[in-house]
Amino acid sequence: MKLISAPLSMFGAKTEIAAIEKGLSVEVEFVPFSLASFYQPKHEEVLRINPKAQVPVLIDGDLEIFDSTQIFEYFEDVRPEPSLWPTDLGDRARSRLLELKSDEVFFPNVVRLFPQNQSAAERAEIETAKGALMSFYDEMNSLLDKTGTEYLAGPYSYADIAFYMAQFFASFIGFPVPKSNAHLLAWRDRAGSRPAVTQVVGKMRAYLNENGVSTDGF
Ligand SMILES: N[C@@H](CCC(=O)N[C@@H](CS)C(=O)NCC(=O)O)C(=O)O
Repeated sequence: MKLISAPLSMFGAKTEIAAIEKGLSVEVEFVPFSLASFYQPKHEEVLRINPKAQVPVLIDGDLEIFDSTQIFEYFEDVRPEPSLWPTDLGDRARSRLLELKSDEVFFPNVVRLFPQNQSAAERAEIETAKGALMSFYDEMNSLLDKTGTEYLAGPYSYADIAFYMAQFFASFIGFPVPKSNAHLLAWRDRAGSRPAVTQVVGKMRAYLNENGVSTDGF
């Protein structure tokens, strides 16, 4: 299998972590990317396969798919064990929803807070986006407090992979999990110390450090 990703793609990192957790042999190819020009020029295979022109893209023989959550589902089908969706049906549904919320509710506010994305109109909404991030952290903290589980939906799952990467990027732009969210901070340490997570996030830290960005605080 070939995974087309990028050195700072949080969606690509989700899929890299999942592949390692599952012991899948995946060759990772990075598209052209720089902190100055981002995803330009676009990679030919990404343009051909994904009408949204985004990474990650996965190629397995004649199968070509895109979107990190679709790639999770494919990994789960080709390598069911270890399962990264909980076996309990309620936990499984919660895990799927949390994975979606991380990508589509939490992360869009992180993107709104990227300095280079802020048009005048968006700047006016900064406080709203910050408030939304903090509320989401509070919600995840309360969830862990209430359930007493080590991970967001019971056992370690795709929901943890997605939210670990999303909060990593929030930290990178200056909005880490606040100290008041002790349960969530303990979760962050637990998820962050998994070898698959350490390996993939370690590569991102190295990329940032090589490009003059310190990752000491997160
Ligand atoms: N929903 C997609 C989002 C993918 C996405 O936003 N990819 C970003 C990199 S993290 C990208 O390729 N951005 C380049 C662009 O939009 O031009 C997924 O889960 O894979």
